Amino acid sequence: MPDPSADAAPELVLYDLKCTKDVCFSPTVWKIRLMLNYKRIPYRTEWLEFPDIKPTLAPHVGPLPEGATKYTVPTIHHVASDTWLMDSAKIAPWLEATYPARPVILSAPLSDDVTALVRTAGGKAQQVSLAPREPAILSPRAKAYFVNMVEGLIGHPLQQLLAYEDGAWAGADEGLRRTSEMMLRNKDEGPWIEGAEPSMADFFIAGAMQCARAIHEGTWEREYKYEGLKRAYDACGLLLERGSY
Ligand SMILES: N[C@@H](CCC(=O)N[C@@H](CS)C(=O)NCC(=O)O)C(=O)O
Repeated sequence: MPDPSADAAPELVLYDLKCTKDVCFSPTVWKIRLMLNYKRIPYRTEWLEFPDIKPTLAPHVGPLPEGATKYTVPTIHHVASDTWLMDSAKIAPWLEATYPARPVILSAPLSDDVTALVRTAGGKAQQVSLAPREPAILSPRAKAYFVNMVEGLIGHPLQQLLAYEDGAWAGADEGLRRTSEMMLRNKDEGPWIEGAEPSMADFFIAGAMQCARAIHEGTWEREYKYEGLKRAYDACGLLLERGSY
């Protein structure tokens, strides 16, 4: 279902990570993409392979800010003002301030707690499942970059992670149950974690789940069985359909 506004002079360019499936598979990019889709902001996508992120973005974004270790997507370019923003933590408030219609809650006590808890409870299990499978959807040069980077961090071959997969999900279960229950607290007020309006926590969780689905459906299934996670994913519904352009 191509969106004509994606081709007509868009206001924004979203820099996203390229894979061989030509869909968004980065949780942080999905978070921003869902915000753009929810707010109906016209944009087009520029796809970058891992090794092309730095050379493409550095001339526009400038030197890395204090504390940042690398150039990353999502990055956005607002064409009219020639504004470049890298990092979802900077992009989201800028989008909210620039496009206040169809508001998105950036921060609220419940959403912030849910985000922190889901990261702590499920983040490791998701990585154990997805990191060894991600190379299968990367081009040879992106695969070499990614495997080298992750194996440098974990200190052993990526595929060995799969041996820990079931244990990681068993260990995540209690925390994910608790997160799921918290996410249902406002269920009588509307489909989102905060009730009637979406927050970045809804987009973060649904985006992470869509990323899992792009890489490995079985991992998404492990997540979708938790009622709260399922609700956040289903609340995003049609917004998740725009992931490839
Ligand atoms: N703090 C960043 C993190 C984004 C991030 O880690 N992006 C990954 C893709 S999921 C990336 O661009 N990695 C580039 C690399 O590893 O060289 C944000 O929230 O925007």
